[in-house]
Amino acid sequence: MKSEIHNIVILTGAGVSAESGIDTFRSEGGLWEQHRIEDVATPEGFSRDPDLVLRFYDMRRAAIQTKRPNPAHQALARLDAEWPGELLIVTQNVDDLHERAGASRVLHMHGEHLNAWCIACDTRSPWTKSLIERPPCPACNARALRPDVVWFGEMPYRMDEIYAAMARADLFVSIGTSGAVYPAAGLVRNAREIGIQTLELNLERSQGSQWFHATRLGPASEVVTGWVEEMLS
Ligand code: BV8
Repeated sequence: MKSEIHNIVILTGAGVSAESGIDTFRSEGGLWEQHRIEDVATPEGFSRDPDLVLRFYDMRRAAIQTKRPNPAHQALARLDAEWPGELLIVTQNVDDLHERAGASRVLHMHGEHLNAWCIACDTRSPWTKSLIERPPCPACNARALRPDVVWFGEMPYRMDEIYAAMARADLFVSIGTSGAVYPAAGLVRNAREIGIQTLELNLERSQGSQWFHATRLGPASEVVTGWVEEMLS
């Protein structure tokens, strides 16, 4: 399968950051069990109780800054650096562990914890502190900053770039995602429609497993490292 592969699109989800100690959403005790999605990850929830939402994201923004990339992030960063063809890591994750492992061709389709988005002037600014105190926007001074994260019902970022990369790809690899949320979960079907090889690397079977030519089960630190070594050998 390897010989005719030039361009790769990789989709990652919370499972790639699990071994770094970042909670996933749907495992027991995961993030969504502690909060109702509708209350903390929708615009309606934000307008209903902004403090609850700002605290939820302040806690996660602080938490990710105490975590480190794991071998799966490092393997993907190595592939990014050494793969001769096109490669795009489309991540659903809002942590920065792909970048901190050294990857550069990363696209955050659901936004980033370490950015704040000003509702008043639409500017996105790097942000590592909390938002609960309603700090002023660095660009316009308005106290109108929200997490730069795509909530349910909001359009994911840069979908046109993602579909364009898929159209040029020979291989689509999904890593550490439950395949529960669209349009991310639909990418494997786009891949199958245009005849791309598809591979899933995940701890357990996902909601999309039946759409993949192959699924390799195991922790990302093992299955991703093994797959990258295979691709670069
Ligand atoms: C949109 C950012 C359109 C926030 C997130 C009915 C049918 C189809 C679609 C819909 C529908 N009703 C509503 C929709 C649309 C909705 C949706 O899909 N809902 C679902 C619930 C049905 N989608 C949206 O609203 C999206 N927008 O559709 O816009 C539109 C059109 C026009 C105009 C306007 C809009 C926006 C969705 C984005 C929501 N934001 N995150 C935040 O992070 O706080 S979603 C969040 O959950 C993640 O970003 C991710 O996308 C999603 C799934 O999470 P995963 O990453 O997969 O994590 P999960 O815990 O679920 O799974 C972890 C996996 O890892 C597991 O499989 C586990 O086995 C594995 N794992 C665990 N440990 C390891 C491991 N694997 C390897 N190694 C390990 N160690």
